[in-house]
Amino acid sequence: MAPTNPLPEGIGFYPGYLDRQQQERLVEQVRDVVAAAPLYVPVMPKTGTPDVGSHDQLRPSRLGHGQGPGLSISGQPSPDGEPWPDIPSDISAIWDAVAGYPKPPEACLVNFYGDDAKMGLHQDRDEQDLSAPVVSISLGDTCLFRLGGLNRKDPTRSFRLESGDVLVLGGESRLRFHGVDRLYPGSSTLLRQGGRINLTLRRVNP
Ligand code: MD3
Ligand code: FE
Repeated sequence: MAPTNPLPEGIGFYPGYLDRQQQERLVEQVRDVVAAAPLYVPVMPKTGTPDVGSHDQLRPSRLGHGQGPGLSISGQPSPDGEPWPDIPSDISAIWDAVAGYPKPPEACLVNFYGDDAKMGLHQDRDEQDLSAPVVSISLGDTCLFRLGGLNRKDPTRSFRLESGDVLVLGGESRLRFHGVDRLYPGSSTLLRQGGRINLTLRRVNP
């Protein structure tokens, strides 16, 4: 029987794609690479105010892939002119398996969520190559994810993203509004300090 509420075209949802051992490996690799390249908090261009989505519980960090000094997802240089660290191969392998796209990922945005963090409804349109999908990997506590349409006011639907889930956003869904309404603290034992890590893999160049 077909699902009563199928996900829209362009969305691939793989619940439980990563087993516990794979999740632990990814967390370890993300921690290593983030330790080597201290967290980069983007700032607003005019004011220099940290741009962390207007709350302090969401800490973004960026990894690149063979991009030299330079490219983050929106093409800005890294703050110190150093190249972004490489994306660990276990992470890019997930893209290779699910993205259905012939070129490798060029950027991996790492978002750390604290218990009270959320991410407002937004569109991801900074990347130059909007024909490439975004691949999202959830680790740690479950969150309530909200997916809308191409206009901010379009109706939305909500579902939970759990540790080990992988979501592919491509095709006509690439520009849908989306956000994270809340976390469910204590829902996962993966991260000893709690919270949630979300990795989003992207192309920057066509
Ligand atoms: C739908 N991250 O990094 S992941 C982001 O959980 C972002 O941290 C959220 O939104 C998070 O930009 C949501 C799922 C996701 C990621 C990218 C998308 C959904 C998307 C791009 C287009 C449409
Ligand atoms: Fe987004």
